[in-house]
Amino acid sequence: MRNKRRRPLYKRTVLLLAALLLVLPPVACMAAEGPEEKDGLSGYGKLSVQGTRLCAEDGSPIVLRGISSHGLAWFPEYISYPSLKTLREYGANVFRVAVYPAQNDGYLEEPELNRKLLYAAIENALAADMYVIVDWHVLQDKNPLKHKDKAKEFFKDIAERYRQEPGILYEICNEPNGSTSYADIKQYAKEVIPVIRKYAADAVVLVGTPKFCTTLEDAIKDPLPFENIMYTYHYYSDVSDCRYARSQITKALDNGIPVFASEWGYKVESKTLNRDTESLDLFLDFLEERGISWVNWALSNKKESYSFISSKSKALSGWTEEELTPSGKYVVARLKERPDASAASKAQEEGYS
Ligand code: IDC
Repeated sequence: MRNKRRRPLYKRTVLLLAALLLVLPPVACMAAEGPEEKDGLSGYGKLSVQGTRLCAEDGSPIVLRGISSHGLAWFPEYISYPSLKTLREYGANVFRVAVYPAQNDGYLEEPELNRKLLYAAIENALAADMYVIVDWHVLQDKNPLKHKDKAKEFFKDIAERYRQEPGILYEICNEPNGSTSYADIKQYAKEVIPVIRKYAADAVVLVGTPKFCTTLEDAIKDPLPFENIMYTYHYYSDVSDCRYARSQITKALDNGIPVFASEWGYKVESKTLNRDTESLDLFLDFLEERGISWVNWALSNKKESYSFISSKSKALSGWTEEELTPSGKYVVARLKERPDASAASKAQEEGYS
């Protein structure tokens, strides 16, 4: 028998601590991020729509807040894991991926490129513990019926691939416009939603509304016959009317129509900046009071007011305050506030609007 010599106590303690550090998760690091950790995909789990509220897997009402990509194929450099992790650290728990079908380098022209970029964006957002909105970004094509068959092909592919993934929401048409009627949107939704639901049986689906997502009247009168759907409303500080927006949304909620603000934008090059900013403040406060989820437009450094990152910055993650635009700073401040979703549901129960 070999003669075992015991190591001195201090050496045994050091070795034990070293071994523990190797096997234990980095507790200190996770704790440093605080209780907000819970508001990500891993904390909320599978979502559903109950009444007018988006709810976590345990049935509690929640709010998603985040940022949209710019055109996916135009600014793919911002869909990396470090970029999206930075958004998560600012407090975002959702990332919207805008896939333009009909514009340059869009899905119709470059299906493979868009598909691959989309998969990458989805994987990176999920890895950063965020929900992902897959957005079929109708805009210049005006009427979603125009490329309905391509939309069905697109959504089938994503829903089939991610059928088990609780982190994905499907936005079937950004901003129907021009002469697109609610009947057109309804016809489109009735064809596209079943394609998604065949695979992702009860995934949350967001449906665009007429006139660039500013009209909820038709949905109030004639809601779509599907569970787990929400209707989108868009707000831009330079062109939207806050009072009108609030009254549209209030009316929708009062009639049991769930709303998701899947785009809002802040334009600072405006002659009426003070008034626009005040209205935007009011609008966002209103969304928080009513527990409505929101997404800001957009994550890029394009030289335009709505951009999150300054055009002077070439950084792809970890942006400092100076590297953000005024819009970017405003978004981060809003994300950091993170009002408690349960406070909003309480206000709603009490009939506050
Ligand atoms: C804008 C982009 C701009 C791009 C244009 C392409 O910011 O760089 O050239 O699209 O069509 C929306 C749309 C969104 C727009 C945005 C700002 O959903 O695609 O992005 N906007 O104009 N609705 C209202 C404003």
